[in-house]
Amino acid sequence: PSENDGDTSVITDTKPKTAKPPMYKVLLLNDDYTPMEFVVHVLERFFQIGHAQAVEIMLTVHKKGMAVVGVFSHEIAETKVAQVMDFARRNQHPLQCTMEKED
Ligand code: TYC
Repeated sequence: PSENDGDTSVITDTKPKTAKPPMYKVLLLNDDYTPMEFVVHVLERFFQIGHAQAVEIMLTVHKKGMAVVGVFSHEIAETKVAQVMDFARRNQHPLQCTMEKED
C-alpha cells in the first residue's frame, strides 16, 4: 500500500530465540538434632557462603523452619542437594535439603 494508514500488520512483538531456563531454589530444613556448627559448615563448604552469613542463614532456618540458601540451574541445584544429603547421612545427621522451582 502507498499509505500505511490503518495497517495492522506491523509486527511489534518479538519472540525470544532462547527461553531462559527455569531456576531452582535450594532449601535447607530445620530439625531438632543436627548441630548448629554442622549446618554452618555445610553452608560454607557446599555454597561458598562466608562464616558470618552462614551463621545468619543457619539461625534463620533454626527459627523459621527453613531458608533459601541459593538459586541455581536444575543441574547445579540437584548436585548441591545430593552433596548436602550425602554429607549429612555420612555424618549421621537428619539434616534435610531440597529444591523447588522458582516462580
Ligand atoms: N535446630 C537445630 C538445633 O537446634 C539446628 C539446625 C539449624 C538444624 C538449621 C538444621 O537446617 C538446620 N541443633
